Amino acid sequence: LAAVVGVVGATGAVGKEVVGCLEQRNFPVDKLRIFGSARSAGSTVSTKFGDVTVELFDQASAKECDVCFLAVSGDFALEHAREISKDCIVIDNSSAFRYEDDVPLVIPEINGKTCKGKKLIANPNCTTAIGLMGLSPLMKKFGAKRVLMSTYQASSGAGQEGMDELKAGSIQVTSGEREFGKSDHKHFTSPLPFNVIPHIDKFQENGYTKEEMKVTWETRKICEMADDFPVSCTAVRIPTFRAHSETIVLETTEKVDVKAAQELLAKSPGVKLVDDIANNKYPMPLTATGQYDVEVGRVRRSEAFGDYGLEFFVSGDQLLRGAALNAVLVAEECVKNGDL
Ligand code: 2RA
Repeated sequence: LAAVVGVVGATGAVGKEVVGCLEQRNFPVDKLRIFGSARSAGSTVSTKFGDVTVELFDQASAKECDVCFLAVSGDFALEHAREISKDCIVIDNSSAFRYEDDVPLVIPEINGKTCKGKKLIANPNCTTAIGLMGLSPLMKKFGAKRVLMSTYQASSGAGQEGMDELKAGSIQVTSGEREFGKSDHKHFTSPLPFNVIPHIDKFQENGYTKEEMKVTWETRKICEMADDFPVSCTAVRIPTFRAHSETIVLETTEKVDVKAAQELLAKSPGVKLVDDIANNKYPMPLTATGQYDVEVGRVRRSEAFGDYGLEFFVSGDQLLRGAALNAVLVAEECVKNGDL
């Protein structure tokens, strides 16, 4: 097989990583086509598959691909994804279709089988994708009664602009150009340098943000839990660049065994167990950045739930496992199952 692969939004932070993952993973690309807005159309992107001239997006051209990655807004996906998916497999990174019954929401290592025969496939939100790499194996082994999560999310969640704002703002305050805490901010609700902001995406009627509710809704769907399975999250933006971290508390139905949990995580695909507290080894954004595997560590019996609870910490690259890598793994799943 060699496929015609389309990437829509390849000049954004996620789109660039999609091209990078296709290159590094030797995805069987016959021809790479990159689609963009009028602003980027005509520019050239150098790739392992040759120099690619960015084409102005239109549905008919996207439909000529065998598989098309959408690294664009939910509104764009809503307008175009279903139509393109009549002729081509579409892997959408936005939240537009994640909760539609006929659209699988896929983390290949967990529910890759749900891709089979589907033309429109949704990529989960980064926070869910990173957290479930550690959580899902433990839920399967020890059973799950409830899940509590707190996040520490990098600026990359707001795209390249978010990372640029953090960098520029840090320089403004450390150079003395601006008073501490007074750096420019547009992509975050407050200055991010030397701050944490407990607000990502829009507030909902229940007082949670949409980012937090995505964790609830997506965990239930991907892990095939009941519609009222208790999962809650507090999502917090912190001044790091591109890896999200999460504290996860799992109340189990079975008695836990920390050693068995660690052994299971060590052999779970897509996970790197980093849990050597005697040597100060634990998951961190700096070590998780640029890595395919999600780091999981600080695994311990919960003081809150006793023998029926585990607490742990994860760090994963937001642009890779949280977006581009997951999407390319979905495409690989389509190759494996014969759909591509
Ligand atoms: C964020 N979850 O971190 C978003 C990005 N998908 O803002």
